[in-house]
Amino acid sequence: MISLEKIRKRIYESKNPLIFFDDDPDGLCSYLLIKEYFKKGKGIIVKSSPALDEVYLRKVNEIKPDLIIVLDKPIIHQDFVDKINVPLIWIDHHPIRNIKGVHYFNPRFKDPEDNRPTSYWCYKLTKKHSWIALVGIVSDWSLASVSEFKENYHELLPEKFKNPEDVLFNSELGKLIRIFSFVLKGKISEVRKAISVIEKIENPIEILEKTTPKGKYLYKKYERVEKTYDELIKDSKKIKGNPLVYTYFNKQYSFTSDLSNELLYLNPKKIIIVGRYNDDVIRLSVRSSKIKLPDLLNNAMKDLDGYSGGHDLACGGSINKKDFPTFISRLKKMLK
Ligand SMILES: [Mn+2]
Repeated sequence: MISLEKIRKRIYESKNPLIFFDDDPDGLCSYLLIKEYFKKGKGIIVKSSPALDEVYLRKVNEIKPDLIIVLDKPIIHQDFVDKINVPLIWIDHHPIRNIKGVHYFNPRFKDPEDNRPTSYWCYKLTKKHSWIALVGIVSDWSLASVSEFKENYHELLPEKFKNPEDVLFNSELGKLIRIFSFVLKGKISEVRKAISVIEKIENPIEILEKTTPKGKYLYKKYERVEKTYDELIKDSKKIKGNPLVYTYFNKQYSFTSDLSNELLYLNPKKIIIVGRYNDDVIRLSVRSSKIKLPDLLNNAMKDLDGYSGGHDLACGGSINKKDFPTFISRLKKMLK
């Protein structure tokens, strides 16, 4: 595993780094921390797939970087790595993958249970712009280092909190995290615009209190997306049962992760399954506060046309529409 010191040195020495990052607040904040600290790098958001794959070689050929940095993506295809001829640094906290030819930083090499978010490690690298670190870390349901930031950002945090949910759903920081999440949704051209605006924000108050045109712009985009989200969450609150299963159709936005998180907060004792129809498949986000998900989901998907993967208590996946009822009825039996 490459050390943070070596990563720092390599980025210092690079003239033109290309940074690929995941399309959630942890990925975005990891990118922002590096970009703002080293004052260089071209950032590319990797949307809608957990993998960095050959499609993105086009960007490498176009930008011709001397270093590639990949942040918070759970998968990089070996073919991608084999076809580039510059060093690649991968900072991530998802389960370790066997991949050759990359400089890999992952806390799980030292401790398999350590999955502190990518933005936490990027903050260790830069030690600057702690509010951005705070957004990224808590967005991934972690409180790593949060007590360190308490003094500077007490107006963003609740007076008392024991777990990430207390912050996510009851504080200004929670709202800021939701803004970061929602401005990454929708058309790629709009998302790129929002990212370039976020890069110029200096203070979270600009967004939360709309004190600058940039802050206002982001807040407006957030409100547009929030409208759709509010309709869906209202609808989903009517659902009963365990597992709690909510499916929806929306062409514009994917909310499976945000909806499943909020439904888990409201129903901590249940397994939450949120699905979004996408042609013949349903894209899934599954959440649980105790029962470990990866094996449970794999068993329920056995011989069906689908896949799942992720963390113990938060998984993603996809399943063919026609197999969805079987998958759910198996889960119901398993949870009895
Ligand atoms: Mn992450």
